[in-house]
Amino acid sequence: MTKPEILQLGSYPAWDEEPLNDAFTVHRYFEAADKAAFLARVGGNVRGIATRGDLGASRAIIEACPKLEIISVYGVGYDAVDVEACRARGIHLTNTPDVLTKDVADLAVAMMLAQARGIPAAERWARDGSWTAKGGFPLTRRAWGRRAGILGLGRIGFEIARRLKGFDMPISYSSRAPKAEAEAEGFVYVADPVELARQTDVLFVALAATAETRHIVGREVIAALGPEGMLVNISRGSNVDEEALIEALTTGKLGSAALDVFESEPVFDPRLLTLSNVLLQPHHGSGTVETRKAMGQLMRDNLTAHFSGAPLLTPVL
Ligand code: 8YV
Repeated sequence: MTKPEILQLGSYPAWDEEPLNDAFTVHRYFEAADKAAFLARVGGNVRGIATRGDLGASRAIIEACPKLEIISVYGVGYDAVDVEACRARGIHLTNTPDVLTKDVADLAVAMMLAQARGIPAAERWARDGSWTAKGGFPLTRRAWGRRAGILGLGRIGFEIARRLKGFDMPISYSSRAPKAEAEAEGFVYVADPVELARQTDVLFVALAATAETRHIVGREVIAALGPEGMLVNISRGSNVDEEALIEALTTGKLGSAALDVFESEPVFDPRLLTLSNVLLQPHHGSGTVETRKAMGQLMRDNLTAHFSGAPLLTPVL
């Protein structure tokens, strides 16, 4: 039986490459020196695209594959995929929800703790001899008991909130509508993100990125969070107005931030490097061996299901 031909837009861990190549005829777009020429040569035969959340699939690539049937994203976020182009052609789209939820929530909470307790700076203090030379590390701020706000109570937001209960943090959230399962946990619904920020000390951004959520954390939300407030973003850089964020962090209008994602990645605004009240992470919320293996498996299983006529496991479209 001939294997379906797929276009691979980016690299995967070694453990994913072999099973992908076993099941499909894989065209490695990301390795082509002349990408346009490569697409012109193989695009006509491509029936599936294997991509990653950070790479998505542009309209140009989709259009270069007239027989395209499915795009399988390694990642829960599919904001980098041209969804309209898929919809117009009836192309299926799948992602990898659920398998990464708890790891992303873990990192969000770890970032809050690291930022509040100054863990990176304190580690340097212990290593570089400051402890001996200067004495104890400067006092930090408590994390437990502070008021948490979750902007976007989807799967990841919900897991963050569940974890924060263990830190005795009162939890409020904003989403399109109140959620019964949140009320059952005692989480308080606050419709307006600015009001949510006003009522909280630590604001977690856990929204899927869309045109509507772009810069939802703007000047007003940041000002409402205030000089003692902390912003934690593990969603997408586009949800936060980074210019407003940098200005507020520089002038002390916002206390601190912990960022796993940026408006431009991996080359982000260098001013962030000069700020001591920012904790920076290289977009690795889902970056554990266990979760990445599960993401790779689900990404392939969706392709396999499609080409064998079985229902998609985690369809978006
Ligand atoms: C990345 C993510 O996709 O799932 C998401 O939406 O942001 C991450 O898991 C991952 O880095 C693979 O590109």
